[in-house]
Amino acid sequence: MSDDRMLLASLPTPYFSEPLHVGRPNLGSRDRLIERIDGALERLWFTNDGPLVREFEARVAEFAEVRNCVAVSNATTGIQVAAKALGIGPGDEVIVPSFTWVATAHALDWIGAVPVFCELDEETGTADVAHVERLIGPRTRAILDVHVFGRPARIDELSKLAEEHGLPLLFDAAHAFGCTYRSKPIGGFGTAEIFSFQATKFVNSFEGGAIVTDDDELADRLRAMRHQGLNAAHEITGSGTVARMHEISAAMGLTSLEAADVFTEVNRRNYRLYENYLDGLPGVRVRPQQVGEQSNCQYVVIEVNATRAGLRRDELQAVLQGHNVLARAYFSPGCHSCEPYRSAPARHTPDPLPKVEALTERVLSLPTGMAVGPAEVEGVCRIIRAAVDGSAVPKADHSTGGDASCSHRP
Ligand code: T4K
Repeated sequence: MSDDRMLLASLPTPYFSEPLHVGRPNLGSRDRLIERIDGALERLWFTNDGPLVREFEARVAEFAEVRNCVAVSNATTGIQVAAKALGIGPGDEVIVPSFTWVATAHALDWIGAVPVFCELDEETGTADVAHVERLIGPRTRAILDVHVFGRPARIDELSKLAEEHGLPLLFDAAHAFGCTYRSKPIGGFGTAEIFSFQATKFVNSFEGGAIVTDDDELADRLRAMRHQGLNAAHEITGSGTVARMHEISAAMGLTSLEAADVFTEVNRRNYRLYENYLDGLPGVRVRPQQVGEQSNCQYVVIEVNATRAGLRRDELQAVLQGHNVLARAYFSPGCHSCEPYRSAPARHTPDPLPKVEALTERVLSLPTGMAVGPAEVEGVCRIIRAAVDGSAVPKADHSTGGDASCSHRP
């Protein structure tokens, strides 16, 4: 047996007695949450623009420095409502990255629109702007990019392109609440941005999302459309769906938001520990945050270069799983390789996407968040190092200070 396999064999099996998750929800003050839920029960106001939803919207708008926040039941529906409010419907093409969670594409497909997949920019993992430009055609009605893992898209270039072609520009900001671009919070870019507050997200409302925009008229339409087409005066202004956030979700959202700084500090510490412990390991790199910007650090994603590491991402994932570490291959496969898009390449994937293919083979998200402490990060890295080259984890600084690029804005 080789030395590295011996080291792996010498780890206790499983290393962790309980599963270690990537998406364990962050919980703020339980007392505040219960107090808020109790208030809603007292008021007997459970949904339809209740006071907690309004307060949550105000806090999110303030946090993201945007004029309007329209809370919704989840980001997937948020993308649909935003697209519909911009007049996007059956047969309309929307250019989207393939390297994203499939919800981005499905949200469009579900309203009859046609996601057309673009190549990724290797540095950011977001849309390759030159390819987006090549894909713009007579049926293109919008561009929808994603701030993948909280790294901002190429916002300036995309905004210029969208303006030149008279196209609305949406951002799926499901990962990017609390992140910045050119020191400005994500939320105020493009025509509108959509946050997710699903349970696994940095700030959560059990299930939930929000569409944020500086366009007041669009915000009015969004509010009506999420509420069966009814406006503030209870007049039916047009077609709509039910995409409302309810009071219990808002109670959690507010409580979670109050603790966002703490969550960020913990994510930042974990991110730095992973970087330290995996430093110099051949064929494994932690995907970097955007230098000079602030990030919520809610995803710690490694890339596994099979040739250099001596094992494939899937093999490493299986080793981790054997030790109760439930690492996730976000995002693999790319959307263009998922149904229903895979079966209609001419419609959805006019060009080959070799960079997406390559990255989706390499990425692996590791556990972080409030449920993950320094000992857990060290343990995960011991398993990874043992699996790759049998080396021990280096000593690391357990402090929460340091790297400004991964910090929460003041
Ligand atoms: N756009 C992008 C770019 C997205 O990443 C997402 C969602 C969306 C749009 C859509 O947002 P929403 O419409 O949901 O608001 C998870 C999340 O469920 C999903 O929301 C997220 N992206 C995606 C990246 O990750 P799964 O299927 O991997 O989740 P699941 O349920 O398997 O949970 C992941 C881990 O978290 C598991 O190990 C269990 C743990 N977990 C999960 C939940 C829900 C818990 O410990 N407690 C929990 O309550 O998709």
